[in-house]
Amino acid sequence: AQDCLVSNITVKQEFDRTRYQGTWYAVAKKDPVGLFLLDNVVANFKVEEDGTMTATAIGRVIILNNWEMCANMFGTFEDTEDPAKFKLKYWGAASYLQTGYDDHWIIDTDYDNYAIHYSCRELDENGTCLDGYSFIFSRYPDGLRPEDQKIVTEKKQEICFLGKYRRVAHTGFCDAA
Ligand code: AZE
Repeated sequence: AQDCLVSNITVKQEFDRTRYQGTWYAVAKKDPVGLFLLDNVVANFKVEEDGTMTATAIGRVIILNNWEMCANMFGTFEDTEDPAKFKLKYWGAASYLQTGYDDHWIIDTDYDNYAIHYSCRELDENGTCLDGYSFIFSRYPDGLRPEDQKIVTEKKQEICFLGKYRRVAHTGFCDAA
């Protein structure tokens, strides 16, 4: 939506959670206010026997007094009337990690290469997003294919986060976990 109204943002049509399963590497992210996953972010999506989508995620974080660690996170996705819009309930393997309940929208994906995720945590009075975050995911840890980059740039603009992303490094920091 060029007007940046969250209510006008379009999401993936007929989102297929079965095809979305498996490993996704974060290649770029737009941060929210506060603590967040820093880098080495890898998510793994699954459809449970009852049809519920769940995910695990790992990423480097710095908590408390500059304590650097890999956060092991879990999430369950609550369905809404739109198949690409979920409520993500998430928590950490350890109690000192973050818990939360965020919107989780799949803006676009081709299931085999790229995915664009969006979450607005706080709406501004004018209907735009005051605080939110977004991940660009790839099926490959080394990044997006050139042919997907154009689509991703267009979508970043549509969700009004263009220019606010940072590359997510994969250094192997969380690989042993
Ligand atoms: C997400 C998708 C896969 C499941 C989960 C995700 C989000 C995780 C966080 C974690 C934050 C942790 C912090 C710890 C100190 C969107 C990657 C759970 C937002 C800040």
